[in-house]
Amino acid sequence: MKKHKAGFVNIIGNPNVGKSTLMNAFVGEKLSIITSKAQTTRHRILGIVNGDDFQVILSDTPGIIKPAYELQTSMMDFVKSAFEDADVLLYMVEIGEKGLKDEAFFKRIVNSKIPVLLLLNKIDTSEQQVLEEQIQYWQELLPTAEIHPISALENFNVKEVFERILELLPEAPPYYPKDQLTDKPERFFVNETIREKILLHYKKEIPYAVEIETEEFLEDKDIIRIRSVIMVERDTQKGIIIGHKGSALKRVGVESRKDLEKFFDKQVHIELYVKVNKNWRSSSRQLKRFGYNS
Ligand SMILES: Nc1nc2c(ncn2[C@@H]2O[C@H](COP(=O)(O)OP(=O)(O)OP(=O)(O)O)[C@@H](O)[C@H]2O)c(=O)[nH]1
Ligand SMILES: [Mg+2]
Repeated sequence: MKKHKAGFVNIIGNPNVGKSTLMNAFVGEKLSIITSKAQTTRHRILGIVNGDDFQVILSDTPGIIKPAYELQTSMMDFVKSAFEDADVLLYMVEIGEKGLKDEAFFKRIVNSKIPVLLLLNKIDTSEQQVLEEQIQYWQELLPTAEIHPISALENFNVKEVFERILELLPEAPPYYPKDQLTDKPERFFVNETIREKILLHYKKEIPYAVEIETEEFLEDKDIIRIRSVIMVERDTQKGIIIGHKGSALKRVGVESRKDLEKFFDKQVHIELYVKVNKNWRSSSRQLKRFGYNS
């Protein structure tokens, strides 16, 4: 009989390089929200892939930035925690990128004692010659890492990377029950789905000033009833979220409901409210309440 392998595989990298896209591709479910905006992911989210003789516990993390306010400091604490328990590090970069802006983080990757796979993502957007130059560039910068060109979006080389991860994982019993897919509760996915719609439909600072809190999640046999609050930092932002005669908010509700019905495979009824919660992004007490303590 084959021995059982298990371990933590943590995905880190700059904002917007495709970390969440890759995690969802591995897991085969939309656990992490994805948008073209930077700082889409704010938490460390586990995605667990189970097989008869393996358990791969992936972590999606926020993109690495220099924190400007308390929320971003908490986001970077999630990234730091991902360095601490990794059995394999997946350092993701995208074609054309020139390395991590944060030197301290980059040094940690260079000096890492655990295996680092450098995933050069979005190769679907690049020509062969550029790709070869990029591989060489990264080989010089990070000689200890194994380089894998991939396209997380088009599922190119993703399976091969997964096979390589399995080779690198230690023998260990499973850390989580074999039917568990993530560490996050249902309400978290409700919050994230709503936040994704806000990232998609509102401009500039608005999505960054928003936090979602799901006050009610009632599951019946045929329907899930959800009530969530969209928190903003200022009155003017509240007006923008609601929009003319409530039209903008309505769109967020309709699109969230559609996604959540797919996610939970059940009919969903959703009510949304907007509240002002002044400067929540800079208040440690508020941040704790919203789960930003790693
Ligand atoms: N062309 C192309 N686009 C990709 C690929 N992977 C991801 N993207 C796109 O890149 C954007 C960012 O993807 P995410 O998965 O949200 O990136 P992330 O690294 O999780 O971003 P943050 O959470 O903000 O740090 C989205 O528009 C994706 O569709 C890829 O392989 N090729
Ligand atoms: Mg992400």
